[in-house]
Amino acid sequence: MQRFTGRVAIVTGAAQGIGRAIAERLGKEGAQVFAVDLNGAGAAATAEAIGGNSTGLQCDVAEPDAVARLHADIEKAAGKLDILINAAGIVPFVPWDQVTFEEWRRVMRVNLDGLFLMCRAGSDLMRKKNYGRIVNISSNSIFAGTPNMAHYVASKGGVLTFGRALATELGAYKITVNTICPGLTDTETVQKTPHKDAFDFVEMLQAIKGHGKPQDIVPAVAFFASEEAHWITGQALSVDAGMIRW
Ligand code: 4PL
Repeated sequence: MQRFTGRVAIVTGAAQGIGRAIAERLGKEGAQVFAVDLNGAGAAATAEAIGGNSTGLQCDVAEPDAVARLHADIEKAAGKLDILINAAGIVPFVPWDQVTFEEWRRVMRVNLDGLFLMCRAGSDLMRKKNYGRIVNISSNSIFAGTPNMAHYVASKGGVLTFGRALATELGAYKITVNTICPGLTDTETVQKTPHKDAFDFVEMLQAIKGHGKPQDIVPAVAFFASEEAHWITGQALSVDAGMIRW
């Protein structure tokens, strides 16, 4: 499939994990991808792997000036923004009695402040063309109440409900906003925490057995990002081998 020919896309968190897999698929299907990450070298490596006219850009999505600069640069380089995938996020493993206010803020800063800043600036670019696809990465932990990440669960619940409200605000501009709720996925970030030891437990709850990989999340994201998904907005989809049903 070549669903994204002529489309300009930003993917945040594109240096690794789910973000990188999404960036690579959008690029493979013809999009000009701006791979954005706090890790500039990692973002550049993703863009290199995609090839073509894709570019890696270093940006802290929670820094207002950096996000403004990012969008100005992309508008100058590409003239528009069609697709925004918000995959940048912090995945903590912190027992509740150790969640300090600083730790709470660290997670909220990226998972919600960063999402807000990217959507605020990105949707302004999309509104100029009356077209847009925003796909935000939440988590199925918002249904499961997964332990050792209460602040993360709170932030990802916010990702879902923010998307519902944003969909209403942006419908007039033919911009859709949808949310993906992945289950536990084998990424670099997860491998760095004790969440990596939860795969067998999570598998027990899945309808389909196996360990989730970034590539398993990509098809649902690409569908929401595609032109033909124009009649779907404000929705959320669990992509977790059937762990959560709703
Ligand atoms: C079920 O989003 O959804 C662990 C770590 N277990 O980050 C997650 C589950 C984790 C999850 C998540």
